[in-house]
Amino acid sequence: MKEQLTAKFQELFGSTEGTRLYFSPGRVNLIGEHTDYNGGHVFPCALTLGTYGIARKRKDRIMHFYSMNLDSFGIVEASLDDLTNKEVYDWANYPLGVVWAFSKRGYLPDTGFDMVIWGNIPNGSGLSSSASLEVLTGVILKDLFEIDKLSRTDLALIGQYSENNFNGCNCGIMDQFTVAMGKKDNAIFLDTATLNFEYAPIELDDAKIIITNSKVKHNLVDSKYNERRQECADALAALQEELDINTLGDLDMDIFDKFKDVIKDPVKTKRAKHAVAENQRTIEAVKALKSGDIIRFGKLMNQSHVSLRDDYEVSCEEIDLLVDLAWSVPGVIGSRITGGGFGGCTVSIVKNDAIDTFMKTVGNGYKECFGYDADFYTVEIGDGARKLDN
Ligand code: GAF
Repeated sequence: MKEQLTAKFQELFGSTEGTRLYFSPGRVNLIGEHTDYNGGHVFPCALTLGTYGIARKRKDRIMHFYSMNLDSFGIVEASLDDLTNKEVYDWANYPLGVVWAFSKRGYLPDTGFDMVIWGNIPNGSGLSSSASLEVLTGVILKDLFEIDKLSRTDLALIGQYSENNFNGCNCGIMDQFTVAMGKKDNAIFLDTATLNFEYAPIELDDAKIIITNSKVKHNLVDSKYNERRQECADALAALQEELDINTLGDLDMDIFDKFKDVIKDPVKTKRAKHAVAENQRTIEAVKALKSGDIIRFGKLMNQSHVSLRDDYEVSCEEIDLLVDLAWSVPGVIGSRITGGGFGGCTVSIVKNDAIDTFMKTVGNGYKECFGYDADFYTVEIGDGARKLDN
């Protein structure tokens, strides 16, 4: 990809002298969904799919953004003197939002820059194409403008801040953190209340992790994502009348069951129940994995799906069918919706000798019902965002 990016940069900006290359992954979450803005645990990993970028500083205050995935937009031009979200910028509001977030931290770049990107994360699939682009931009700015003080965690927080405050999705920290901190062949067990984390090796000798893309595009800004977040905040506020807690992640199911009636609203009670139960499941799942009990891990993935479908209500009929079909295949250890929901992908752990049957059963059943193909990706867990050798 480096060659194509470099050739495009040359074509657009006349030379490639002084350019640098970068890569930032997407992510898949194995378990721990909608827990990250509830002070709970998550267990995602970075992918080898991601976003590539080539960039170079300019001498003036202009920024140029170009996406090789969206050639029809042409070059998007913005100025360091007007860091505002504009509809015409479209996708470029993501990198621009990161420049804005850098400026809020006191790191407004002293010159503009040219940046060309290309990515292979299917768009709107729940595999964090936006976090990938945000952290990519952060890595580029840190490197081009030699902002050594910013750590990888800072880049994740800056990405989240820009998404929350510049692009209107009130997301948690999971995606940007995973993209910034990913480690080859490891998932990240992250406590989102403290940002303490540990890497957990994913060593599945006789199984693979497979992502299935429903191709139902989700857009978290327009979806009910922010509404779910508010429902959890309301439930927490009600519980705080009785309990000395900071987040729903501070609760276990026994305490939740004892106090849940103070929430009053049955819908908000269901949302909070999911957040509490999912956090407990995630902790248990990582324990199971560490002790080599992948079967238990898979069962917890399945329970996670049921909870996201029935209590959190972020699934849809396409995703439910993918999961139901997966569950019907012997050799599927676990399968669930992954990411924000309202479309997107499922993640399944499938025994090697069942992969063919899995793809046929899920693929054919899905096409029969909805008239188009689902896509399958075998997960390779990769490293976090970084500069590449030119
Ligand atoms: C999206 C958000 F960006 C994450 O912060 C997280 O809440 C996830 O949905 C659900 O677990 O990817």
